[in-house]
Amino acid sequence: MYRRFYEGGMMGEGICDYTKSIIDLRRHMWMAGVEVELRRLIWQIAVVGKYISAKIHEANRKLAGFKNIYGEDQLSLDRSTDEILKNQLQFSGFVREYASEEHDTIIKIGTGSEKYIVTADPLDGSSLVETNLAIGTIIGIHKESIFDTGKNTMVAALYITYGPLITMVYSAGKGTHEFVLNREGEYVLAQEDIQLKPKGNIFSPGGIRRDWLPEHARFIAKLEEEGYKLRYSGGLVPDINQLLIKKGGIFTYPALQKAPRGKLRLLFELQPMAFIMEQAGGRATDGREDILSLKVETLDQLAPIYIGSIAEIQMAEQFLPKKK
Ligand code: FDP
Repeated sequence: MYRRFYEGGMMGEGICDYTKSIIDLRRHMWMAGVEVELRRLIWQIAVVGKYISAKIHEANRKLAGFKNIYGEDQLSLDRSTDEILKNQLQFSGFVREYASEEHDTIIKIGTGSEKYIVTADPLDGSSLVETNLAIGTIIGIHKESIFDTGKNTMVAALYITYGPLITMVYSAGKGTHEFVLNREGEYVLAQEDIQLKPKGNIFSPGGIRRDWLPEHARFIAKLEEEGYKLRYSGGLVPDINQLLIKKGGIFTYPALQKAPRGKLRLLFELQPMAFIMEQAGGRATDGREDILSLKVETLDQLAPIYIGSIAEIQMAEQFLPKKK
């Protein structure tokens, strides 16, 4: 939708290099009519992604035998990426509260009069770092108190994937869009207004089969019977990103025998992913209720999740017990 504006020659006239045809993140958000403070905040977080990526590289050098030259104790990668994010947001001028997976309480930053509250999983899938698989940062942006439903409080969400490429997917409630960090350090538009197909052909099932509840096991057996391909990396960000880029399928981390609320965190992981997925024409449910209709009561609240294209979510709902 926005690309046409540029291709029509209305912008970049007279510029004869390739920058004429690229749309960077800031331009895109401006063209999409994202409110000015929100788009500055999203852009600042995307920039933090570059620092986090640098930190990951530094940690990998350590794994490869490099030592901190001063012999200091190094913070864990989760902690140091959290510090980077918190410090940057502190001076953004747009954030009054910061809630991160790395802290037990909400941290007040700024003066208190700023518009937004940010939730963060600064480095999701950090246990995968040493394997060199993709990992990510997950962000939710809220206007009101986070202790409510996502539907009532969220205005935007984004995630950054640190893989062979660094990509960023955001939604500010006007579609879901993918950007790639180019060699010049700009996030350039890769896919605009991503829309899932009604039905996909991949499935990513979390948890161990012996811990699944019988109804969930029957649902997964049905997917296998129908020829769905197994695609599970163990990192939420690349696994969700895969559904979006392949335009369909399902990711699930279900209720388990000994963990009826599953493993994943509602505030830090599930709400942002649900926001992005719904904007891409998909759905996210805990099996009974939409993820964005669940009220957040505590920062560490967990919920089961079924997220992806419409047909697979409906199929899951047929197997799972209805809400009483
Ligand atoms: P991790 O434990 O590596 O941090 O949020 C936690 C998470 O990874 C998600 O990224 C991932 O989807 C899930 O846990 C994987 O859990 P399993 O190891 O149980 O498959």
